[in-house]
Amino acid sequence: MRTEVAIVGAGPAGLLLAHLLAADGVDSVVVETRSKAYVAARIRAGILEHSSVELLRSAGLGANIDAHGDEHRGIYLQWPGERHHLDFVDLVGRSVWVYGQTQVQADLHAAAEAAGRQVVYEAQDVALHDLESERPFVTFTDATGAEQRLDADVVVGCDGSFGPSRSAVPEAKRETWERVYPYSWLGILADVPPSTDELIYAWHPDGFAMHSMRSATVSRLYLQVPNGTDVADWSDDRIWEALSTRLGASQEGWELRTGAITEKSVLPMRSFVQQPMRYGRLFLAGDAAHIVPPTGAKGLNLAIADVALLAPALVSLLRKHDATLADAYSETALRRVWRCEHFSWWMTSMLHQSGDAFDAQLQLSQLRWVTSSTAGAAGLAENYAGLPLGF
Ligand code: RFL
Ligand code: PHB
Repeated sequence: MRTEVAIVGAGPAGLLLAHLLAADGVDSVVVETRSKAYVAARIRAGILEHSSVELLRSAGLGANIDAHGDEHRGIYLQWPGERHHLDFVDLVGRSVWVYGQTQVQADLHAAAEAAGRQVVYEAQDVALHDLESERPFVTFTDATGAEQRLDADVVVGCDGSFGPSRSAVPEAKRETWERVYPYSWLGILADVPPSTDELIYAWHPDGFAMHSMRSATVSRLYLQVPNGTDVADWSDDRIWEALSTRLGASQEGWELRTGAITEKSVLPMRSFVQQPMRYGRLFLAGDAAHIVPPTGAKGLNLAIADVALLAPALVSLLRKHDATLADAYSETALRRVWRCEHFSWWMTSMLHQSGDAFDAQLQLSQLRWVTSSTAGAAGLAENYAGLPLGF
């Protein structure tokens, strides 16, 4: 097989890149190791930044966001006895949207199918070759067991945190940074209308809790739990009780509605960056290059921002033989990556129980400041609602 851009991974980064390239007439083939059904069912992010929504709209992918998404002006931050609303629109003039990653993924699938774009699912032993040459290629075994070779002008690694692209960069040519947090999230999806109009991020002595949502009838909630927690130890009753306590049930008459839990999982929290995001004819985008803990709602948005930058760079490289944008890609993308790394670490550190009683007092002081000072609140709002693309 031959194409212009070989894309490894059919997550949001890979499928959106294929979509943006096609809009400028650049061909690509996406190679994905999982099945189509598996990729479609993965439950992950829930919040789109202002600039992600603008980009998806300008790419012709906004219709379902406008029809089914829910625009939020801000979030609630709380600790026992106090709940404060931060209004991002008042503070920085930008909102966010509740629109699940599964929905983004479904929109991208539908667009790929409508356009007849090639996505190869269930590819095994995916390997990247000759990345320093002008003729890189990707090999894999397809679902029928046949060996395949995909030749391309450029390879883009959109294969998330466990794919082969990141480590295809020789060790001597890459630098990495990592922070593993001493806690995880237990996440649930429940068939129950949200008990709040906008997301609640709660500091609590028992551990962090968050109330998010997917629709008027589906809630998404999270609890801080120790690393290594087994979901089997958390019955539905235990989960609802902990959520109610940490989210402040009975505080000023507020109660948490409970309902049938349809999904339960434990996710570890990690920060990670690999740079540069380019090696020869290999470019990295999304989780393949960087991971953030979910507290800042940045992972999906960063993946979108990366490909928004990469698509025009590849079009210029392949159509006009102008490498200026491609050469600048890594450095430009990393400015936003590190901003989001810092914000995600900061939100995580401010809200989770870790450390001693002194740390807890520092967290509470920080929370009081961001909820009472306009300058403090605007800093959080600017980062959460997202800096403009190109920052
Ligand atoms: P993905 O979505 O992981 O897609 C990578 C794809 O590559 C495939 N792959 C391979 N393909 C071919 N060959 C191989 N050898 C391969 N190995 C892997 C994988 O099967 C997969 O299909 O990465 P991408 O596209 O970079 O997108 C990144 C986002 O998925 C991720 O950052 C977010 O989900 C993070 N995240 C959140 N981000 C937000 O912006 N807002 C949120 O509210 C938010 N909440 C979350 C999250 C992530 C979570 N989890 C489970 C990690 C909440 C959760 C619970
Ligand atoms: C979610 O809805 O899954 C979600 C929302 C905000 C976050 C993390 C996850 O910070």
